[in-house]
Amino acid sequence: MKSKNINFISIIIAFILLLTSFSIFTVAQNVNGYEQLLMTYSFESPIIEEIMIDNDPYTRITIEGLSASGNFGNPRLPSDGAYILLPQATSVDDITVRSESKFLGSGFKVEPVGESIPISKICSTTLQVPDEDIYSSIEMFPGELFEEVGVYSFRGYEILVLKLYPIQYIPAKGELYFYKDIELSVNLVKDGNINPMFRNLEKDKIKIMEKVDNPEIAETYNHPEYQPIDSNDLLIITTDSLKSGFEPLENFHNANDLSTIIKTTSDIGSSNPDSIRNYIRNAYNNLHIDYVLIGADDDIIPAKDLFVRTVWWWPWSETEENMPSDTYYACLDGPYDDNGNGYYGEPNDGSGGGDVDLVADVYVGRASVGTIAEASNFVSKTIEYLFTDDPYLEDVLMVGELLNTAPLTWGGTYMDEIIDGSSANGYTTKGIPTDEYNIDTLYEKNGNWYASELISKIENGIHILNHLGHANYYSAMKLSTSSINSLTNEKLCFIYSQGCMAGGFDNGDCVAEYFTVKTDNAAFAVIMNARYGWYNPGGTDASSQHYHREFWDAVFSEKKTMIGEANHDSKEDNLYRINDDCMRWSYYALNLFGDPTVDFLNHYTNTAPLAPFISGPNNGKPGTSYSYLFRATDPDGNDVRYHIDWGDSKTETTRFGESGTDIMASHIWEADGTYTITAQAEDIFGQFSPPTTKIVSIPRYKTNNYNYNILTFLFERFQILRQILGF
Ligand SMILES: [Ca+2]
Ligand SMILES: [Ca+2]
Ligand SMILES: [Ca+2]
Ligand SMILES: [Ca+2]
Repeated sequence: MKSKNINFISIIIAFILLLTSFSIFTVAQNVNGYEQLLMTYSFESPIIEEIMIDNDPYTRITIEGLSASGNFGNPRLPSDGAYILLPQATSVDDITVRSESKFLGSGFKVEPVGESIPISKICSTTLQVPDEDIYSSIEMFPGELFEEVGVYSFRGYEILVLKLYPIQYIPAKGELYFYKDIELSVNLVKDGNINPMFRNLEKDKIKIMEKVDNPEIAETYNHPEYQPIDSNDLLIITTDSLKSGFEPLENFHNANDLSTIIKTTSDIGSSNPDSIRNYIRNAYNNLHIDYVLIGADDDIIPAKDLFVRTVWWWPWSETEENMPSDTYYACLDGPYDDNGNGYYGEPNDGSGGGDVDLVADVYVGRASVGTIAEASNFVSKTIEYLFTDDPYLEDVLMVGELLNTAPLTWGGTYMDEIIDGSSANGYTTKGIPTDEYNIDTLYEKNGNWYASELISKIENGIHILNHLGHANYYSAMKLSTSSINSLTNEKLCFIYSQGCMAGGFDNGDCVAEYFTVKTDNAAFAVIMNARYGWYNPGGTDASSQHYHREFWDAVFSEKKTMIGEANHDSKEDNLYRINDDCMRWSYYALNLFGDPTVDFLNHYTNTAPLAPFISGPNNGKPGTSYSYLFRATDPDGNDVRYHIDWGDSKTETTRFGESGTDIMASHIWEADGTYTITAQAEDIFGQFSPPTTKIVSIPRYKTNNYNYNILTFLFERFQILRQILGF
């Protein structure tokens, strides 16, 4: 302990991180035996504007780079997230804050936070209505300079998440105060607990340092006794009967240095979500996995249903829902129903009544398959996508529909915020860059469009499709599940849709499943909601949009180009406002239907094997077994196998062998005739060579295996001779 203390004091670092909108000064020090983190967050000066809402004047106050968040009807004030890494084996005792206020004036009526409603619901008024209890109060609002959202952990690193409020408001007097520098003292107690999820891996340290405001504290983490058993990247969890469908994916990843293992529910001993989560946790610790693909539909390997209660529709009403969420398999710390009421994922369901773990330790996706054929569709599409270098990879489509007429609200307006990027509603996200992608739009704000137009665009090849519009379990973007099933596109797409229920994979076969597993066309992956998506009538400040924007920001700004990591990152960047209306809902509802390791920007290349060489007798007699050698070279050096058509309507597929080596297969022709043997070599990635043929006459003259062996011997010698002589 002593050495650790010294070590810790030695990390008194003056660390200034200059970002566009705020700076952070962090010091770790030891005060009276307690460790303490001092963090200073500094903010740009606020901008105050007058705006009109339904002919009433309001004040809009913004700070560059800060989201304008809060619950519906509350004064809409800028807030920011603080992500503070706690030193290892400490916990928060208390947090004190010091800051000087600057009076900005009085008589301001700050605009309220607008309400969100489910996409496809309509309203006839602007849902930006003040909560009179708050607006008539002489109490300071929010009243605290920060809210403690929770302590979450990433791979054993503990992160304190706070929501900071540099603007304070007394509604009844209209007084606004600005706190330019918020100095936080996070007082710690040493609890000596090393999080069991801590693996002491360099790759984990690199990631945590990107997630927090005080990355230097990562140096306090170590665990000399840690002994891994094995090292892997991806764990595929499926069933015994579906396993063979995923083996080509396992082979594919292993051949490309992404170490992959398949485990079945028999290996695990159960398909119960709690057992699956425990198994993943053990695999994370002992096998070092970072990614999990759940290879079965919800009725075979269920997701955990997570519970959310949220407010919507003026005047306040509530809706609640249990929704299948693979979050449970990604966020591996602690309990999810600590209060034991049978509703999982409530804000007080984590350890000791705190929030549940909402920082992913492993990145999860699902292949929601029920049959081997569906698994094969999913796997072959994933592999095909990862090999393509077709120019269609530059083609992006934004699809937007009419959401509401009064106030007029277009899905296209939301989608525009993810082209190049946006600072709408305070926070800044990077989007899909127009200098690298061809971005096409199908927007109802530009005129009505028909399903046939969308189908023809998908058929022509779209790499990335973003959607905000209407959906349910059985249709999305005006496409029914049967029209999705009829797609014939070979150029596969990724779809991110904010629509409702399209990802409700617990409800029979939903849209997401049709796109990803029911057909070997359509999409290689989608991210869709298990339940409602949410929009903000008259605006774009809604939970689904927050996640959608942060998803592409992860890919194009943070370079988290693997689809599973980008999905989870979009959630973590919004974590400081998880308790705002609808945010937890969308966090749980957004599942990835796809292989989480799929990378948007980095694809593999593969070349098909060359046509095989066939060696063996040209003739023989009926009823006798003859052996043939097959040999093909794969330019990448991949193992190859041979698909042989013996010409008598019998076919076979050999085992895989090394590129350029012989594989033997025998055949008996039962009847007289002239037969054409056709062979194609296939590499481990499923690419086929051109065919080679050889004609065999049965019978022509008598032959036997002895003759054959002589012929083979001579032929092999002849080949060598030919190589030596160079002809
Ligand atoms: Ca509960
Ligand atoms: Ca975690
Ligand atoms: Ca299903
Ligand atoms: Ca190859």
